[in-house]
Amino acid sequence: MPKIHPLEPLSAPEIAEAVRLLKSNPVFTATTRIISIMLREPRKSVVYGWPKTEKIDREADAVLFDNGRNTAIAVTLNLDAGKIVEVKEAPPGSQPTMSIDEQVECEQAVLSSPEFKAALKKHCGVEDTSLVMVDIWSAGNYGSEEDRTRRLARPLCFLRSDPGDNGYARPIEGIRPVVDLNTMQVIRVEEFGNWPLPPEPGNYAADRVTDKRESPKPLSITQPDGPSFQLEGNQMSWQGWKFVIGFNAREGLTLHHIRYEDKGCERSILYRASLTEMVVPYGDPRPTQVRKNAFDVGEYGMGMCANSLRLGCDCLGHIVYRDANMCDSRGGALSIPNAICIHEEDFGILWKHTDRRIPDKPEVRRSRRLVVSSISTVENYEYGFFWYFYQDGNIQFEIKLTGILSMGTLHAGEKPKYGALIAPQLYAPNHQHFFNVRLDFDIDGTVNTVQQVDIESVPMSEANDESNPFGNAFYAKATSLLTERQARAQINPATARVWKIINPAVKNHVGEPVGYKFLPGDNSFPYASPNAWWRKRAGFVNYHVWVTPFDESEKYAAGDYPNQSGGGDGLIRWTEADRPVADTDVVLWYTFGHTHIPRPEDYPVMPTAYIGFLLKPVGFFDLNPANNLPPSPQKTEGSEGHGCCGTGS
Ligand SMILES: [Cu+2]
Repeated sequence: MPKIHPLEPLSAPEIAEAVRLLKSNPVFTATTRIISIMLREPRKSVVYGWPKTEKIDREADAVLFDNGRNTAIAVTLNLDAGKIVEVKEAPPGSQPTMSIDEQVECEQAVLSSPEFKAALKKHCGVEDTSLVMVDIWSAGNYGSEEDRTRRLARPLCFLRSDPGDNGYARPIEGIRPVVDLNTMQVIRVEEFGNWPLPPEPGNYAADRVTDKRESPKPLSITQPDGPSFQLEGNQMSWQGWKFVIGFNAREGLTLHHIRYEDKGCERSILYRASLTEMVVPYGDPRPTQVRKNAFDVGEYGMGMCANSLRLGCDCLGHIVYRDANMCDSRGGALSIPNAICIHEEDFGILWKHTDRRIPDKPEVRRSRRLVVSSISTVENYEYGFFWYFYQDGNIQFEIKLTGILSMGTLHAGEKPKYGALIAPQLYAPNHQHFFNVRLDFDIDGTVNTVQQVDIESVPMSEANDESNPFGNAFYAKATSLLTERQARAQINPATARVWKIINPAVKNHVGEPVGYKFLPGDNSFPYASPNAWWRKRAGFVNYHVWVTPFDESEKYAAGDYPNQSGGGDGLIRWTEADRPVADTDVVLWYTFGHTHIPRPEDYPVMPTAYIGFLLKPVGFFDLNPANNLPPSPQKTEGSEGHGCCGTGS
């Protein structure tokens, strides 16, 4: 049996043991829920000592919530020693992630509320609640006493026409129940205007779509000799890459201890990569829509919302899966089979050149990429998280946005200013999706520096000036980031701005520090006022790039408890200290936003939209690391041909 890597996620038996320890402690009462149990990662220096280290205890971090006292409690456990190490109450008002159980119980609470039933009858003329969908939506914080003192949800409701119908096409616009999740009671039903349900159905399920097109012919991906990766436990090894695949209830998929084997040496690149938070603010001030903003990591738990993936549907090729092991809020085992998909893809051409003097010998290499992915459903929306590793040293992260728009109802003839008409009397408010990723770089060691690189033109000066006589000059200006406040920055297409993470002490074969380049992809600026309630809680959207010195307790961009928070926590607070960030263990945080002005083609289900970023080696290797890639066999029509896509192998 291979040694378990110290950063592998907790197994189902380890989570069961943690539950047993928690329940045997007086802190756990009849009104306590378990919000999450995840690996407490050993200290970095300990991990870097592995596998020579004698023994590393398996530890866990648990977050509990006592509904009776409206109090969150953080508990540290040592599973090997079978004991609780620390019990710490969170500051008053801290609201951890809403659990899966609360989603289900909240729906039941609304459906059985006499006040809700009365409103339903008044607005929709319906008494039967069996076709009503109640989606738990976080309540946010708008400065009221109840926002600070109760655990709240403010669900959105929809009415299906039959059990297989897409209920999101029929929003119940005029009714907003407010639920106290501590007592699991509807505390009031807020009523607004009375809108009729949109007249047309909007279905996408295969058995409901009647005018299906002809299927394209089969496309088979076969790997007769199996995949080219080795996976032992959660330790991946592929084409020089080595890393560990993690998963937890809050962040979902995480990657750890990413290395590349170069000339017989395992060289470190990234110690930990994770989605730390995301927020979806809606831009419609109508009273029924104005409070919509969801922090899908800190309020819902991206891991808890993960899908069980299916071969041939979610992933194609030779797939290896890993399950996600968690527990429900009462401590029962909650395992999502096949939550993580691992496979290889052909990705077109990695590189090519034809020398016209030897035209019968073009050199081409196919690009093979390794994909590690998971997909989460947060009520109406789907987010796919895809990490790609390439043979040229690139690492790419891509989020795939799909699922169903969050919509509202209009009166006939009404045209929405803050959204788009999608179907008769059905509209989708404008909104944005802001993600934040934490990248703990360790380029050839922990002591790194981040540089902001801007392209500068050289002004064409006086005649006879030798420095730029033809006005063609431009150069890359690298500014080393010395402190946290200096490092806060926005993307800048005007200067083709990128960031470089270098190890100043390790020089490459041309005498420059080794490094990796961070290339932002599509991005947006927030359009809500800086004084908007949600923005106070999501300070991480104020800048696209942040750099902090490594602190293992700083993991989440909006703080540990963004649910119903008063704001000001996380990156915005930590970086006010303006700590030094040069020549130290640095963490780069990236905020990237997708501005979604909906269109009819996003309905009834949204074709995938993509957003992400790329990491590229820059002077990390001596030359193109894929220069040594052998050519693949050439094929002729219908059969394996002779020769190969290069001068021979
Ligand atoms: Cu969207």
